[in-house]
Amino acid sequence: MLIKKPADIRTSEITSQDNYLNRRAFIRAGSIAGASMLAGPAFSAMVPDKRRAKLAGVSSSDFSTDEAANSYEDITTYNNYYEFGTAKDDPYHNATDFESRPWSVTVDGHADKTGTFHFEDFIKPFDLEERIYRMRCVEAWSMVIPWVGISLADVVKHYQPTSQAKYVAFETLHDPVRMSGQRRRVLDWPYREGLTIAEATNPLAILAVGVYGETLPNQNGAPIRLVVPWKYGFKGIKGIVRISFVDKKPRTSWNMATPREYGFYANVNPEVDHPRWSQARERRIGAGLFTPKQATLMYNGYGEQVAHLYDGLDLHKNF
Ligand SMILES: Nc1nc2c(c(=O)[nH]1)N[C@H]1C(S)=C(S)[C@@H](COP(=O)(O)O)O[C@H]1N2
Ligand SMILES: [Mo]
Repeated sequence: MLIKKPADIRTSEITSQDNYLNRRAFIRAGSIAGASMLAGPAFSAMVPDKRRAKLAGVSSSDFSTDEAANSYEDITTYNNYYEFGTAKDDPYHNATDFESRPWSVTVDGHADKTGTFHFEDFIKPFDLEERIYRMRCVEAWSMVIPWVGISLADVVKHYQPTSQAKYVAFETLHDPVRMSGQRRRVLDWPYREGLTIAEATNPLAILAVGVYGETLPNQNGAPIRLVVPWKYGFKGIKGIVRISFVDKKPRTSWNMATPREYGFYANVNPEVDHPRWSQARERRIGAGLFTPKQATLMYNGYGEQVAHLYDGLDLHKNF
């Protein structure tokens, strides 16, 4: 792998996909001057209103994995987004013309600050960070995805939930005209998800607004979606229009559909099998046909950061 020296790196290259892995390797090589130059000062989030537009002012994160990221093609052609169809390549084909602007996000429930915000205003107070995360789907496949996002903990703090807020609930846009998959009742629309307040304020949880240094593709949940890397992929709700601070455990789409198979917590756990298949191993998308499945890690490898959230909880009952 080619590693560039600081002088070789032009600003225009900083978020380019080709140099992505080189840049990460470079940052990890530990050049203090170089790393801080690339990370930059804390910029306020600015997300342009264009498809595949580069994001400016993205800093790097210590939480990123060193594993090789999946290709842009893997990440944008193999998706679950039932609003655009149930086959893995349906979102890639059916979400292309979806218009994700204008977009607004409503924050409501038990919080001192609430309201409905234009997407651009919603993310403005927060810093954009690149987080290269391992992602594990409940269907036993995985990818490594270089997200760009804002800290969910920062968002929660910003809206000042009251002591009555025990959970954060999320909802996807419900618009069967724009989301063709919603014309069929494969799920009880809108798609819903939820986290405990402790989970939502864990530093690993983010709201992603980009991938590979660019705005989020529609099939990955434009303009804003949840990313919780220690949980199965279905917790990562896409196309978010509502965030609610609630006192009771929110109903969540997959748990509503099949409660025996999908719980509220959905923590990645190789020791608790899905009723119909093992969760001990996973297939890394893009690894090639002859690469054996790899072992799934407890909390998807993020136990150091999140295991304490579940102290004393029976993970076989609370799956
Ligand atoms: N609104 C909505 N969000 C969703 C889904 C969905 O069908 N609808 N699928 C989930 C599932 S099962 C997975 S694995 C991830 C996939 O995210 P990705 O396509 O960006 O990899 O999105 C999650 N978020
Ligand atoms: Mo999934």
